[in-house]
Amino acid sequence: MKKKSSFAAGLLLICAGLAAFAGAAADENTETALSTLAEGFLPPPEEGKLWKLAWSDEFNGTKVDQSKWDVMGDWKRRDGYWVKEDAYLDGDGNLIIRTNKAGDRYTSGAVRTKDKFEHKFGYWVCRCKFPTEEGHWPAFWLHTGGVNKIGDEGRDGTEIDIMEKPWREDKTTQNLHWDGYGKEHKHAGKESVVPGLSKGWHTFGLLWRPNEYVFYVDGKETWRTSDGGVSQVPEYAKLTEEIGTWGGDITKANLPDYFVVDYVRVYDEVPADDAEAREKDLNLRAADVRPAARQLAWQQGEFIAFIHFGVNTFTGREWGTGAEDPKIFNPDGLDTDQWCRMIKAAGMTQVILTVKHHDGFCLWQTRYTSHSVASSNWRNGKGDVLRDLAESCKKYDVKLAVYLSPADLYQIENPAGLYGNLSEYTERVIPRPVEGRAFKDKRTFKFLVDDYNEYFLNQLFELLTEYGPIHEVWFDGAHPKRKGDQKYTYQYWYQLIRELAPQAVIFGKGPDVRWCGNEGGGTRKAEWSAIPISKPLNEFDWPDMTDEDLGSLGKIRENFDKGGCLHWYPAETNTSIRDGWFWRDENQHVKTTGEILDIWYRSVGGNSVFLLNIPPNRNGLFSERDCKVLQEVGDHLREVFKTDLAKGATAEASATRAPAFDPANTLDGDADTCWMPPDWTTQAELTITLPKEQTFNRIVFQENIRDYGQRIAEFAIDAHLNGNWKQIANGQTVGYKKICRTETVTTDKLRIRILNSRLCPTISTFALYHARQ
Ligand code: FUL
Repeated sequence: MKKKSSFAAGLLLICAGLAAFAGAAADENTETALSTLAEGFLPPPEEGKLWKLAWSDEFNGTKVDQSKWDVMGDWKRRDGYWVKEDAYLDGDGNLIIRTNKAGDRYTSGAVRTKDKFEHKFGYWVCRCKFPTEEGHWPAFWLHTGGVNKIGDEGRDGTEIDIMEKPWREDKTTQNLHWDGYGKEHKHAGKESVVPGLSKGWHTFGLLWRPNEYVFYVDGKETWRTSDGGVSQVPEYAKLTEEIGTWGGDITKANLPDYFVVDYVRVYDEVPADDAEAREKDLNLRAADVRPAARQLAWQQGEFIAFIHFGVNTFTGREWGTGAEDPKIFNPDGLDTDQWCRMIKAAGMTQVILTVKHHDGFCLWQTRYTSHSVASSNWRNGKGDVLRDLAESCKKYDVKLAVYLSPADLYQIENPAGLYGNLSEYTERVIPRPVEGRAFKDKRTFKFLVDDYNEYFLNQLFELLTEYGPIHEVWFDGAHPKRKGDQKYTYQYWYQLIRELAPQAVIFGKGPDVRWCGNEGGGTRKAEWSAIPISKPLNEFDWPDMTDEDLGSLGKIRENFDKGGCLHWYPAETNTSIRDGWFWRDENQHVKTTGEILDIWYRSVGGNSVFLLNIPPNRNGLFSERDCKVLQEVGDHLREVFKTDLAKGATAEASATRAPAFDPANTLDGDADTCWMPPDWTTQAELTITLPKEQTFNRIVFQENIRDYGQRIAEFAIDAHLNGNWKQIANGQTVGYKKICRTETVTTDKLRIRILNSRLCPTISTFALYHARQ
């Protein structure tokens, strides 16, 4: 199990009972479009059975566990030597198998579970990252002395190579060998090309049943065979590096080179009425879902601004009609620097502009409709609100994002409108060239779409290529009106976004960020980010999720039983500072600083991102009353979170799995390191001792969701007061961040009691603050 060095790749999706996965795995830097990464993949168990973990090593700690592995060496092996010092743990949750040159010898590591774990049948899987140099090759394989027996084919023992990669290209081979290695030797094998295989993390699995072997790469079946009659005897696992010409010329290799292994897990199929196995299986799968890099970056943004601006600002309507005259749009004093200054003053990190609301009026110089700023008198039709905002964002270091309404009343109502015009679906090139308006970005894409979807994709292309990096694309589910049974080719929209803005999360009607379910700033007591979805990612249509309970184990179980999936789908809490999304007049109610802060604490401090709408007025400015609240909110946050009163504290835990997961990691200011007790510890305590008494009323702590997902389901916090423990806070989920607002207490000792966790909990940060009002 990795700790720090690896980022959970791609979008993690775990499905029950799904035979095949679409999409490819991705490495930590390049996430493929909608990759349904099968990291937590288990093949569908037989009818009436489920998978139970029989054996595993997550490689946590600092030393290879000798009760599990025999570290091999010193042995001559092919053109090199297996030596003990080339197989070790990196302390970050990985086994390293190094290839090296020591003196005049080429050396490498090798480990096996011989005499320690020998097992037949089940699902064997390893997650690893490949070396990069030639002359040697990594392998994950099973072995037994029975391989040398001749007479009963491979039934009395087969060498089963689940992964060998002698090539630098994205290619692997899986092989079977039986009847010894002499003249009776028999062999069967399969080579597979897997795009992206040489970079990042990948899983290699074997489903071994009495009558068949099925091999998997990243959860996708690569080979199914019963050659050799299928081994019927227990075998041990091996992880090795070998030096030889099959891998190329070792003298050309830049050494040392590393084969990095995150885990090896072996599962058995057990009867589905094995209640303990059932419970563990459910917990393991629920806790193994993790955010993609873009989702984590978005979550870390915490507090973001929404800007509703457009023709509605000038009509006083919440939903326009599409019949507005563009000339009404005239924000004389537009100053996006002022917006960004106030966004910064409030402590926000990103801004999402409604570049097109349901009325269809576009705030940028689009090539694809005249219903835009180009037809207004504002700056003689030369203005571009998004351009101004993009420049201000750069200046003030604010991330830029867009809201692009799928609903479009202008395209519905005007006679030449494209929405629901019953046009044919044909192959179209995106972007469609427009005379005199060439694109700097020369990429083009082909999609099978109708007129409105082409229009939408063309506009996405403009937005995602001409204004700098876009960090979120907001797809509203609301529809004032429909026409002509217009469908949206969402999968193509997502594909284009992934290509042009891989860093952008897709909100709402999309796979990355979930609407919290209300517009009033309401938050849940238990906000889970691993959310059951009824279908695989590519087929799911992202309905609004408004229930109080979305992610409990009960919901997950129910959904798995119906063949559903589990997906990292964190919540964004959106509301408006004003009564209404658009600026209307100065009688409009503006929420108080206290109200905004209350939502901030519940959302940011409740495993959600807070998206606060501030609508500019007809001058193109945030009004004074709004600015005052924003300033006060930011002042409060800066003041309260300036000084961590837990600085210099020490931490102790009821149990710790290994030195790399020391309780002190909760206080080291590094959110990537954490404390973690041993596997399946679902209750544990973390005690914090401060260097001296401190007075505080805010307790902040975080789980390491990046590496381990969301696990804590119930906790309580006690302060040590007058010689006794007194409970001062309790709650359910933690996830990215929990902030407990407590009575003001003075103490030098606290403890977090984890009362229930899906798997062993993690805590990556712990901090204390004092809010004076
Ligand atoms: C809703 C829209 O209909 C509102 O006008 C607003 O944009 C809000 C954020 O989302 O669905």
